[in-house]
Amino acid sequence: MVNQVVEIFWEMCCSEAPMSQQTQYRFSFGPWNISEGADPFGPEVRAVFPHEEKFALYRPLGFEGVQFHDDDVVPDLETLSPDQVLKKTATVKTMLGNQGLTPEFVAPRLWFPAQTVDGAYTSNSAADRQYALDRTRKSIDIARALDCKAVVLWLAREGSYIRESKNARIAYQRLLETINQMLDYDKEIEIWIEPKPNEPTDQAYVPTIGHAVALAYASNDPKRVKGLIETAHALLAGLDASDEMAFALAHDKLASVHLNDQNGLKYDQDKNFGGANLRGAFNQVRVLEEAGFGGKGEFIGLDVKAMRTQQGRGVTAHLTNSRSLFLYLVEKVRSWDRIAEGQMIEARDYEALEFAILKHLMGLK
Ligand code: GLO
Ligand code: MG
Repeated sequence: MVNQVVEIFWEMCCSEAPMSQQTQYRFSFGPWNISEGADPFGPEVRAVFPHEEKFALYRPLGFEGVQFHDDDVVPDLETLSPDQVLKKTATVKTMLGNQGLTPEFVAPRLWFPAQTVDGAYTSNSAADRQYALDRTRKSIDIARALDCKAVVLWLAREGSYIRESKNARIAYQRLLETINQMLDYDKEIEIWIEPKPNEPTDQAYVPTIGHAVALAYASNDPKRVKGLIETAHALLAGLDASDEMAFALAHDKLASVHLNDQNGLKYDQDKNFGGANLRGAFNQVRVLEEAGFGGKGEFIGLDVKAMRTQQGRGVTAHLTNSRSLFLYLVEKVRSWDRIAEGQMIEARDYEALEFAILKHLMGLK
């Protein structure tokens, strides 16, 4: 009887998962992840490391996807003509080709310009909202010129410091309107929303993947609106990152991830993947692996920051260590005893299940 139930459980939960096809994971990060170490309370701890030198590091480090802000591709893009923007983009495209790199996405950097101090698409100023839309269209042009299929919206400053300063209902309508304008501007580009509940604003609109997925379904072309989930952002919202990923996967709306870690509810830490909660990291890998994420070319993105104490030039250990940890955890997921798991679930013996997971993670029998 127990075996029969285990078999049924296996059929239901695991047989569809492409465990045997063994996804070959591809990894990505953005040039901002090799940083100077700036924070608001002290000097930069590492020397500037030019983008061109960063791109040369990707392949040797085991990464083939590059995530861009629009001005990572075209610095000073505000001062350039559309032709100059396209010319510069073409040189970056050639460089990527030469290095064997794929551009994963381009994100409009809508948090440094003066016009976006109080929000971009949700600013109270019509002129500033127009600036944000124009800049977003430029980002789409850059993405298309790179042969890149997606634009990421990290809605950094869309929110409020005091509730009374904005009309939140109108703000959500404006966000939807912007998404529709983007879908209309380019008939192929995908929009990947990266939710975050706070920082730099106090209360952000679109704090979770649930909000992002709702916007996707409400948009004029739901298939082209998806999400990018960052571990730390889910944790800052008080949610479990693997459940957030599972929610998006259940709606076929997980386009990419920003794996990292976060030690409790404080500023956005971007710690190494698994550095604060190894079991949480295991569960994220388990959810991704069981859903076959990566099988359609999706990247495993790492949004990790080197520790402030780390010296050197071109510090990259945080990236390679996070990548290695992901791959070790893939092995842990693949070697996890599913039959025993099924039996413990069938017997509702979750005490045994938890202890078995902990021993498995520690390499104990
Ligand atoms: C900050 C975000 C940021 C974005 C990046 C891409 O909290 O995680 O790093 O991921 O700008 O849009
Ligand atoms: Mg991120």
